[in-house]
Amino acid sequence: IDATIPLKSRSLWQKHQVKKFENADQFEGRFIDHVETTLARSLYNCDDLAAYEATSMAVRDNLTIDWNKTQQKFTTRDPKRIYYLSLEFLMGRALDNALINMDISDKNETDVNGASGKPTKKKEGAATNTKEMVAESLDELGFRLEDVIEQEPDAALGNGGLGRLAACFIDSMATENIPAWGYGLRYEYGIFAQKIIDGYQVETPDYWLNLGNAWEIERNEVQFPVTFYGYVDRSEKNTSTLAPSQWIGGERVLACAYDFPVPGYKTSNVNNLRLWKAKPTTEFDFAKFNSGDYQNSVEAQQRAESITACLYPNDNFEQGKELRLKQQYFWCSASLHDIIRRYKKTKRPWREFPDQVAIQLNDTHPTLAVVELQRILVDLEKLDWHDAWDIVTKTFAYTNHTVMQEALEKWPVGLFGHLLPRHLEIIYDINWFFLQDVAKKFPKDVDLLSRISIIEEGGQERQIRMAFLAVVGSHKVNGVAELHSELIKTTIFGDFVKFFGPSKFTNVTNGITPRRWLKSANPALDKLISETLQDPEGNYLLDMPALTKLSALADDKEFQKKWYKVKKDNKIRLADLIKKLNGGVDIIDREHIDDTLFDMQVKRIHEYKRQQLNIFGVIYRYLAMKTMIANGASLKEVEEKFPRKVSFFGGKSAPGYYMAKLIIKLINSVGDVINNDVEIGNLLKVVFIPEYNVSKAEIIIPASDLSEHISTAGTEASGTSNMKFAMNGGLIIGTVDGANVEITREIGEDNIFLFGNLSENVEELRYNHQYQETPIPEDLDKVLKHIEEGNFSPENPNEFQPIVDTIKAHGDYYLCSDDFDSYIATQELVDQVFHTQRDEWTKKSILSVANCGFFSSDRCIQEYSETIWNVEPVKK
Ligand code: GPV
Repeated sequence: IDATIPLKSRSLWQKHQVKKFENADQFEGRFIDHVETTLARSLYNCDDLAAYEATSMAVRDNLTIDWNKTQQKFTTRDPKRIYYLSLEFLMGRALDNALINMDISDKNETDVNGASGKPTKKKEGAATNTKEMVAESLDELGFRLEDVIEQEPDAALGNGGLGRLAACFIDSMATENIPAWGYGLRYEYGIFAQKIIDGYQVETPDYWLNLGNAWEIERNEVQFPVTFYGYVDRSEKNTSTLAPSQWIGGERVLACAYDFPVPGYKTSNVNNLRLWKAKPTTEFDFAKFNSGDYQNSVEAQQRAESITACLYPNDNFEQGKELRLKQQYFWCSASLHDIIRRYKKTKRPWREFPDQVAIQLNDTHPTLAVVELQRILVDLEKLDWHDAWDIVTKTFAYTNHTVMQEALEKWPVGLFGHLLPRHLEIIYDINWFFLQDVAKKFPKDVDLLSRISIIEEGGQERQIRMAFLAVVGSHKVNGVAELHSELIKTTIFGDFVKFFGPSKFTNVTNGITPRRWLKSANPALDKLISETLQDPEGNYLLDMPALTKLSALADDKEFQKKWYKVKKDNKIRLADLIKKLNGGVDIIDREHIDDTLFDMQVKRIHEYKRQQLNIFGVIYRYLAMKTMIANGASLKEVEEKFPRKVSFFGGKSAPGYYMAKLIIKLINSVGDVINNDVEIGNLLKVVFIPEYNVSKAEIIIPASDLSEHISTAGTEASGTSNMKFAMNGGLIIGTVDGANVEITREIGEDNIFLFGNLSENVEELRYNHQYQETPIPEDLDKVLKHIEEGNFSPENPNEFQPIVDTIKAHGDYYLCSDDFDSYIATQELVDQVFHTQRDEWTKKSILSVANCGFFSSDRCIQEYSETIWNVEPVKK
């Protein structure tokens, strides 16, 4: 490698080479060093927050050393690289994850100089791993690791499943030793913080960088200018849009890189997550300046920063705002220039680019990268159009995450062409060649051309269909669960299957990282598993199918007891959190916690996810209990029919999503009534947990007995919280949708509670609702009437009418009426097993964990590597 330091100086550099802390004493030294110099504090004013910052920086120093070695190794070895482009990375907290992942007890030598990768040195009788070592050190220094960890704000740069998937994937790519970088945006404001005020969601800004960020490295030396607006020079000689063209830009901003180390489990490879921040250029508007308008000239520059100010808070929905398109181009352009700069250092010819670079598009948000690469190759590198397009399509692959129309990105050509005039020309040309090929293959099918065109005509304005562009610009397209991957082939991409053939379309079922979602979130379960498997080093976390060994113990009474104890302690841990959130007042009856079923639905609030169906079920249960009491039943009799249960809800609604917000209010209003009904006592409670996020999920999920994944069949592409619950021994009630199908296959149909209509019947059911009045099942009708009577909104009896109307008057698009009876019957079955066959329940719980190995995101990364990226791990 080229080095800037002359040979004669190198020994001096080596002498002072910074070393990782490898034992408690060294960690303590680093900690105090950071407290006293970096933070300019001392033992007299070091609080938990300062302790968190010093710990994080000491840990980050270790990661940085490995990061440098890893990147140096990759530069020397020049392997194929993977770039994962995602507008969202829902990372959560970093410290605990880093402590777990940097456990250096592996033998993986990554040091190009041949030195490091040694096991952690232990004091006599001291901790066996890095996390325990740091915990003990912090204790000696006067702190508790749990409290220190709690200081960290979540990095919440995502909305929900899509962003969390990206976070799990970069964890697994590091763990699997894939030379991979993530690229995204460094939003100043992550997903809003949710307050619940009088039962309503209120959004407050999440200024997560308020206290600085110990995990990021600001790379002032990595900056790229990004251009917007302007025009394309089409004077005289420059008439062909296929030839190198000149885009005379208007606005220019700078993209500045911020790097976040991504450690893998039991490997000293550290990958990188590079997030871009928009800054003003140092250029100056002289016209304004000379006319004495200094203030306005500076203000215009300032506006550059607004590009990366804020994450768009929509999940499964696209608004089509110009600033969003600006974000997308800003990010794609900076990332591609960075990727190309790295590639050019290898001095390879352009045609080898797809052998060395694979770019994965996380949904259509980064589809502009396809166009930008084509532009760079044609306009700047002067490649022939078709040679360039060949390189482009071999480089990109696209992951689709939804079939729902309102979530598919479309841009009006007017807005698009104003912001990116040259890119619009390129899209037209891509479409032109594509449609020619289609016409050649299917000469008689005239309708096909308008259906398959990247440009949608016929509406008020022409629109660019980004999903179509992503399909045309990629060599592989994948869905995220088997059912979903089949569905996209027959619905939104049906015509493309006809044209490209089926082999372009493939499936990679989603997964989750077991390091965060098992070991970190559920240390007690991790401990029980590693003891049982006689795996003190936690190697099973790299080989989750090894968990099947637990199956042999599913009937073992002693083991069941230990298993249940873990669950119970996690339920108590959640009860503590709920109490804290409720101002120190307990809602959960701790005395009966063993007999109380913890039923949860935590995820974004969306009509298709059907939290409304869940709350209707709760109301049904409440009314039935009340009827029994009114008819003279004793509490004991009521409990026999309707055993103790707490229904937990959690999740954010998009700020502009009226119906979802009303569902939140309904849940809270129902909770107010039920939780204060003295007749019902502690038999039924409804808890809405505000501000559901990654760090709360880590407490909530391990405490679940049952969780709900009850989307209308065919709407949830995969779901990933279903996997998290299963991995923590929670049972599932769910529809035959998304990854529920494969979860059933893996853990066995006896161990999951499925109900409801199948996706193949959805279209017909919806059609029926349109042409005849929706028949409401009797039990649901009682529930809806009770809502309509204003029982949950006495001050404003009509408040929830819009929810009732979607079902009764507007065609019940999400089929609550069709699935209600089957849902209630299945809940009754749940009650029965939980309350009368507890051993059976525990057995199902053990079998869920034993058979969820398939859902490790390591398996996903292996599949992507083999079937889409054609890349191999680089370990040594
Ligand atoms: I499109 N998903 C999401 O979180 N946000 C989006 O904007 C879109 C999809 C989700 C799907 O809804 C889940 O079913 C899926 O598990 C997840 O993406 C990851 O693939």
